[in-house]
Amino acid sequence: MDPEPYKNFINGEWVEGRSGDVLEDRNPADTRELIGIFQRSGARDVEDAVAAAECAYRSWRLTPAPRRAEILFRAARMLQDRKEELARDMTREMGKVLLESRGDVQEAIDMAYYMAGEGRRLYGQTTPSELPNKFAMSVRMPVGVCGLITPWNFPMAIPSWKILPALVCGNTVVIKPAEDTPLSCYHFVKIVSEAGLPRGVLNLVAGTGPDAGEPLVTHPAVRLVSFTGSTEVGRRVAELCAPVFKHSNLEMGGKNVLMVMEDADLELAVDGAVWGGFGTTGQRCTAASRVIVQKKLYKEFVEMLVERAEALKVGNGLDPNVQVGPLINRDQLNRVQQYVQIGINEGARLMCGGHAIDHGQYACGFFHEATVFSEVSPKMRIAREEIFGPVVSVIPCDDLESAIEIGNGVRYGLSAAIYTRDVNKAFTAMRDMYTGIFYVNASTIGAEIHLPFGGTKDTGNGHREAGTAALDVFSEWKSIYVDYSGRLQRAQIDTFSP
Ligand code: UN1
Repeated sequence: MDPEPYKNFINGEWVEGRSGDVLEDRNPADTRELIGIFQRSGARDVEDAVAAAECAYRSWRLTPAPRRAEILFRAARMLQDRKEELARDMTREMGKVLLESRGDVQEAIDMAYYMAGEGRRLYGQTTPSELPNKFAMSVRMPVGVCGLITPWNFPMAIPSWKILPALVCGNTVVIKPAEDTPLSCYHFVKIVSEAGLPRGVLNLVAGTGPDAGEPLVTHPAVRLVSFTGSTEVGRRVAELCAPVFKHSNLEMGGKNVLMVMEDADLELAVDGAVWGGFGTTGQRCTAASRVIVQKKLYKEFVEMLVERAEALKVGNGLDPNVQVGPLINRDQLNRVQQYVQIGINEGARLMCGGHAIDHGQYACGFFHEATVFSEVSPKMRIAREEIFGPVVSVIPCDDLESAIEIGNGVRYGLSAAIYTRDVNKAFTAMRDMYTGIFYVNASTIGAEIHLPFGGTKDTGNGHREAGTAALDVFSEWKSIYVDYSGRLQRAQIDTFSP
């Protein structure tokens, strides 16, 4: 018998979608397991949710930020108490190994504590005026109703990156989680609401991008859209927002590079490539899908990487021995297979992996071997396009300058890493890589929540998430001048003589 469907959360109540249509959330490691049934929401559900958020905004924006933050503190503790159970559900619906799901929940906990702390900061500036008896300051004000659209690869962390700064700044929210992983967002929204949010402040509508995401983006009362997902959909969001100058905060693709210099600690660099390339089955925006290795080390590096990749255990993420879970769905698996074929056709050398795994216990999941290509040239599509799967392309290079040139030679600019013991090389790369995130002697994945997260070029549109940078997305500056001179004072015109 099918379970009770999970409902949308609108104006503090759990409600069915208007159409009555539903979506299934299935386990990508074994699609026979139904995780839950969710509402397939449409424009009318979005309208209800936005109306609730608009109404709640009137008093939420006036609630003192430290009071708003107390709710986030409570939510952080509730998430912490339920971490294990939340992580297990995440692995069941998303596939990533349990260790990583715990990390995903932890990232949301970290964000909750951090943004709760911001409730007593939300710093603006006070600065002297150029005129006497005049006071100048800037304060952050909320934007209004925020429409949030989140992906399936970090099903709780990414909603937390958007929801929590939005709330602490005094905005109200409607979130549409990815249709592949609505349960983790459902849990998150439920916990944050139960921590004490007034009705209507946070609303959730489940559904697909076209049915629910697009009406949310185009709704006139939504003042800000924050989206994480593909560059193609991000472009569409930007186009829909542009005519009415709606704020859009876009986090999109990556083709991140790990550069290994000939003086690197080889073992450490291989560790970084394995973790960055195959962690989360390569399904991170920050995944190290390109590894550039200086020629002197190239052969040895590839041999070591291949040996480690071949030894990775692929399977159900709930099994503690498994290191690589399934892809999220059939389309992603097909995409990975297509790219493997593209790599072969382009003349790259397939060193290991390259196949879907679909026998025996794997038959009902979307598994794929950890795959390494060597002899990859920077012009090949596998070296330029985001694959979002367990495929690593190893590219030879002559020196640091050529590594940087190749590294920067893609349309994305999220994360990059260098392995070297030479401080001069490290600092040169740190300066010259045009990415939003850079690592020295650490892999391309593993950003911490109190620093800005995001990228350049086709990765983003100039904003950053997390850290205090998130406050810049979810608030607007208001500069305030208070003239207590009792007379007309003209800036830039009147001069002050003591
Ligand atoms: C993503 O892949 O979209 O830095 C987010 C990292 C994680 C977040 C990744 N903390 O890899």
